[in-house]
Amino acid sequence: MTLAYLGLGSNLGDRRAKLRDAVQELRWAGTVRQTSSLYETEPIGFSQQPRFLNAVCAVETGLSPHALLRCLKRIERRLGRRPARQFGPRCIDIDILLYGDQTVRTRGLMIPHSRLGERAFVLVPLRELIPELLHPVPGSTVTMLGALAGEDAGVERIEGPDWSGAGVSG
Ligand code: PH2
Ligand code: MG
Ligand code: MG
Repeated sequence: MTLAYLGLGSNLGDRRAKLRDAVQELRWAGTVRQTSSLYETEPIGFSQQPRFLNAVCAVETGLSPHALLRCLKRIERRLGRRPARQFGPRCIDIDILLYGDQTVRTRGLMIPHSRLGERAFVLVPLRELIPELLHPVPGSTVTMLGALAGEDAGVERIEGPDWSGAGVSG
């Protein structure tokens, strides 16, 4: 079993309901051990789109990294995600941020997530769960990286960890 950290995002439709549905569906991937607070965040990459809701959760999984990725893609499709522009609006996005302490570098899958160290909307919720984590690549803790990415870089905590309904909390 491996503890994987997943980033959840939504900026279309009933965003909070989609994130809750995603947490439910994650039972196909394993056991949700922790969820972060819920954050409303300014869109990064392509700014002409609605604000996101973002959160991070920890899942204990028996799936390999690539099997986990396939499982998450299937969950996104089940929740209504259709192919669209990169960085554009989406009703649900589930990304693998970390998979134990493993590094994966393939064309289709990069772990740690390739933009993990730059994104306040990932770092701020992630550091709630693992403040002392040392990012394997830049060699800084997620708390340090979160501060670098900017405390108020458009990331607003709107609800505590109970939002997820998973019966666990950060
Ligand atoms: N996801 C993206 C692109 N930009 N911006 C925010 N605030 N939150 C996201 O989850 C997000 C984004 C591509 O996955
Ligand atoms: Mg993403
Ligand atoms: Mg994605």
